[in-house]
Amino acid sequence: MSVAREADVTALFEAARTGDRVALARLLSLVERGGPVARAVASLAFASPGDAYSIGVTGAPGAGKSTLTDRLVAVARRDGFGRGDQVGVIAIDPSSPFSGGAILGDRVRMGGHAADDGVYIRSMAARGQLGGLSVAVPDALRVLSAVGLSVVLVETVGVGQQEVEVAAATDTTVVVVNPGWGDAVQANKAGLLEIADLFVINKADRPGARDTRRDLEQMLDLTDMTGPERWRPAIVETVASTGQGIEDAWTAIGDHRTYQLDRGSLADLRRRRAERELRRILVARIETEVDAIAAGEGYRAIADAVVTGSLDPYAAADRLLARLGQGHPG
Ligand SMILES: Nc1nc2c(ncn2[C@@H]2O[C@H](COP(=O)(O)OP(=O)(O)OP(=O)(O)O)[C@@H](O)[C@H]2O)c(=O)[nH]1
Ligand SMILES: [Mg+2]
Repeated sequence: MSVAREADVTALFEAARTGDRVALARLLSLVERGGPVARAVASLAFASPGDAYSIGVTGAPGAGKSTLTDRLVAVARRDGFGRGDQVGVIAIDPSSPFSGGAILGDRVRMGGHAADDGVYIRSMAARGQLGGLSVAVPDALRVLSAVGLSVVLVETVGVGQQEVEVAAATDTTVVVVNPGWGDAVQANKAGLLEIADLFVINKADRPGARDTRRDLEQMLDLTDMTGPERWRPAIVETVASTGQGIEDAWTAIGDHRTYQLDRGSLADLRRRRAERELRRILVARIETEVDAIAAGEGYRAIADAVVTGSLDPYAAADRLLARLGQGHPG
């Protein structure tokens, strides 16, 4: 990266810290795009970490995540852990790299805050740069924290491994389910039970909320509670479309936060997360190197030797791995 670009990034940070939302948007676009400039942004954000508390909101498509998030933003703005906080929202669209539709949809649903300077809403595409979401979202979170936001909500649809991972990479993870037969079971199958710090049964205006609560309680009873964090997730019922139960949901989030702060487990969680992040970055980089090796000289001959049976794949891999680190990608 040129010196000029580095100066640009520093200037963007300074502007974003004074509340310049256009500068903040540019920083996040750079993060999303990946590459050397994204790394410069990430490293500046890392140098001044800020103090944002992050909340993941995940669940099946249409569960009411955006509506709930919108309501939580309003409470966070008013009560934000007692600080009258600036609040950020990152909404992840798992389907499209350009996410035009989703952005519009979420803008409409979260439109109530359009005039509020203390709220920053941003959509991010799920696909794109190397390492994808699981690399881009932590960087984006750090940027929002570094420029002074103190609560950041991350909405992801809990459909794939990566989305679930991203939701779990927050300080408190809220899993949204709906009333009705089997919804809790589906959430369990998607791996959402494991990551939940709080269950919200949204659309509690519909029949079946009590059954869903019972299902969740039963599944929690079967969960091993002997891990390092023996927090039993609370279950809260909401009607996000009217605002009913939102205060309870916010209180439950605050309870989980307090629990972690009191036990020092928030620091542990963040340390473990940092280490996982390092691993993900390592894996992503090595994958790039492997791609380069596969595109490079001599690969074809070795691969053909495996195909024709004159070389076993382990020996072939040994030979190819010897080339690791010889190029210098990304
Ligand atoms: N009856 C009822 N409808 C609700 C409630 N909360 C949200 N909805 C409606 O459910 C639909 C989906 O809400 P969203 O907030 O967009 O759900 P989402 O989980 O963000 O959806 P995706 O991001 O597309 O996965 C909308 O039509 C909402 O108005 C609720 O508590 N009760
Ligand atoms: Mg949504």
